[in-house]
Amino acid sequence: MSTDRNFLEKAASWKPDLLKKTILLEGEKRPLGRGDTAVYDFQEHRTGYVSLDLSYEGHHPDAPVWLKLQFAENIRELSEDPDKYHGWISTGWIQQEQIHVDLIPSAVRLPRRYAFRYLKIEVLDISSRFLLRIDRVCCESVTSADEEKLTYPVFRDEELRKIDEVACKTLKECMQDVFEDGPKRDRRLWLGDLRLQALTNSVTYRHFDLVRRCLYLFAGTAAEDGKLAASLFTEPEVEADDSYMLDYSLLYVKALEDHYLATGDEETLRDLWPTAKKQLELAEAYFTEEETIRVPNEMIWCFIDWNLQLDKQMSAHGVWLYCARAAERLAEVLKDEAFRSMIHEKIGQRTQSARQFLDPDSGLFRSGPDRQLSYASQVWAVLGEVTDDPAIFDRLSQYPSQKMVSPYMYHYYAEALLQLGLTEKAEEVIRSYWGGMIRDGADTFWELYDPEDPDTSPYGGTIVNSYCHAWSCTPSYLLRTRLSVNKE
Ligand code: RAM
Repeated sequence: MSTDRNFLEKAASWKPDLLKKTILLEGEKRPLGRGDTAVYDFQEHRTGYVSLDLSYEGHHPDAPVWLKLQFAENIRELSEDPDKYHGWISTGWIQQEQIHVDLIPSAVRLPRRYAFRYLKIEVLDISSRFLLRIDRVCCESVTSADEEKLTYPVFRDEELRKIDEVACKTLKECMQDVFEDGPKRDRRLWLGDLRLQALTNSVTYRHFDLVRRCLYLFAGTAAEDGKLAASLFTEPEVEADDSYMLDYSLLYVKALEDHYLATGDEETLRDLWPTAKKQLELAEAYFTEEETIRVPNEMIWCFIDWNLQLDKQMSAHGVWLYCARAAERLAEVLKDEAFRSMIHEKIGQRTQSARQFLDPDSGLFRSGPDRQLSYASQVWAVLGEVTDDPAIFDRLSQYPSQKMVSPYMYHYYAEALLQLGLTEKAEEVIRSYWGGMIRDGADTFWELYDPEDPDTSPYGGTIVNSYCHAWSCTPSYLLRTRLSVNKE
């Protein structure tokens, strides 16, 4: 990894102070013996540090108390058994602890930060000579989002207002030292997620220093060849992950344009323009002589969505066009004429070459060697401006096709509908998809949601799914910019 000290110093100067709030719950009245449990509902999602005030009844404590603690964002996590999870990501993400408390009475502060609404405490063992009393359970929640910055637009009805509220809350919980993807998992800065968080932030908490910080962190940790990692770590020191995903690296360009449009911040634009251009230059390696994307033999070369069956060739081509068009606009702002005319020409060629994916019989875009049909391919054909056919999704619904499984992909679907002028349909999608999560119990939006399959998870088990995932916060952006009644 190479690091650009200058960029990282700037990023460090924008490291936010976290705002803290203490929430206290009265403990379980009934004293607890071996095998007893108590469940605490913190009423809404919390990201923070937990402490317990413990005392006892009976004889002076003569043995340690052995407790099991389970934290859950979604109540279903309390009934899931970690031993039954055999998926491919670490069970270390499961928020469960066993602790021994030697001294009672005492205040126990747990060292980790948790993301949760529910806390279940079970007494695994205790001496028969005394009972445990939980006098208070306390959470010190942390965020870098300032509620005071939030405006409250007028929405057409309560359902949309509620969706906006849950979306803002989702983003707030993920706004920490950086824009985390999810405070339960991966607690990390991901590039594709950042693009959507920053967009929503621009019309909600407006914490632009946090956006700048994250854009500079990526630029400051670019690899030797200029590639931006798909995600990065900030602790114990800033370091890029070794993953690279074509679409995420290209979306850096779009994120930079979004930031410039929201703030007019030319200094950031000038600083980061070479990094943004570099991502397009590196993407050239993915193009064939026919000017379409060549699919490498790797599983996650490009993200698009968490549907593991998805063929991503057409989508990647569309993402390239979407981001290259942003680069052309930025080059115009910066009067980078050589780049502008070069990218302009390529955009022309590749808008044309994308038509190779178009199947004349169905009028739909097919991807890959098996000519796969999917929502993702049509969405990115629209966003890449290869088509502006408003009937495309109606036609798609007449065929079996690969569906969307994450709010990340649904965001781009909603954007595509709006681009086609299908405002009512976009609103309907927000009501049915994000509204559906609320009807299924969400108080923050989830990483994954397939209304037809509550057990959906690309990780081999829902116990490691994240239920407060910032890439699902975009209804606030979509509603506030296009669908609310008043903007203030
Ligand atoms: C998940 C992360 C993140 C996403 C990547 C591709 O592991 O939580 O949200 O960007 O996948």
